[in-house]
Amino acid sequence: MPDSSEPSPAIDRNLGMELVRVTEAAALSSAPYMGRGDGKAGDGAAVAAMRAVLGTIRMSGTIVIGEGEKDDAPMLFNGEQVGTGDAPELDLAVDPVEGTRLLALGRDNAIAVIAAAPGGSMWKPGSSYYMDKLVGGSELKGVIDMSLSPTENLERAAEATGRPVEQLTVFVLEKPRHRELVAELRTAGARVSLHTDGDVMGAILAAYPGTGVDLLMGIGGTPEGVIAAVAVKALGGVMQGRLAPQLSEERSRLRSELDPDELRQILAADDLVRSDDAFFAATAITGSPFLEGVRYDRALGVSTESLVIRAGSGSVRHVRGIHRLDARHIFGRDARERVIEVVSD
Ligand code: VTB
Repeated sequence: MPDSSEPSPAIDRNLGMELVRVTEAAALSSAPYMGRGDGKAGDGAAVAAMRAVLGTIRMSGTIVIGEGEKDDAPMLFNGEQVGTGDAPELDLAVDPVEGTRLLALGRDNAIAVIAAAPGGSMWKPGSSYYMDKLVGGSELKGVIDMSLSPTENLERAAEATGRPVEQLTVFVLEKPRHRELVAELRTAGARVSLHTDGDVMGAILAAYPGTGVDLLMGIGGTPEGVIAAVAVKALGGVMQGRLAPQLSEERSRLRSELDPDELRQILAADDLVRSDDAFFAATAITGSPFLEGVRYDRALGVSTESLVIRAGSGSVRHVRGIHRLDARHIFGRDARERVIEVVSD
């Protein structure tokens, strides 16, 4: 499935600084839906906001990962053209609400996220919904490997970081499919941090120094895997992925599209994004110890916290935004009215 076309030439500006407006808009538009039990409504508002702001950015963007298909959620469509139509040509991977359930239940770690890379450089998930992932920080480069067992990876990580396995924390999605993995990690002595959703944030936490998370292991969405690969790569961390179909229809479609070797192939971050000229922006919708979620203040307005990462330069920025409540250009009409309603409650 990797795309064989040549990526387009280098991008001369930090597009992340523009793309963060897209994720801010998605976060601002979906935040009023926090804890209201309706993740899809929040997702719909985020999709509309993303689409509107994407249209204002000087680029010829193609959505290669629109997300939503697996969960039957509102989405930006694969192949959809966005931007002003000027250079540069970009592949875009978006997840307007990564963690709709987290948003619906008001739990930590729901983010609006976008990744961009030169046209033709992003790996396309095709019929693959699920991917097994292994992520760690820069000190684990060349140390951890998916072909090894979780226990072996923990032992290697312990040696490389100079900390016993008991002091390593592994982010794992809390899913029945991870029963064995979690049991193995516990037997090995690692600290396991279980989260119902949101393994893009899990990958960032594992790759970013000092977050208290050392590794991400386990099966999550394939689109989320490609998005995470941009962030991990830009943060200098290590990421590997391998297709791990969970649905029978997914399994049979993949079997007809790929040969067994391709199905088993371990993909590195560089395979998932075949360019160093990549950009990543994420805005917290709900809070987390790492990024502050959207907050409303009568005097200040609405605040956001985002992460902007550029792979080419390795720059990482935490961007704090203060937005006026009446900023029509940011909110979809309904979402804007809901924001005002929420603030004046
Ligand atoms: C995965 C994960 C995402 O949903 O897609 C998961 O990558 C879905 O897993 O971060 P299930 O289908 O087993 O529920 C998220 O957690 C949130 O979209």
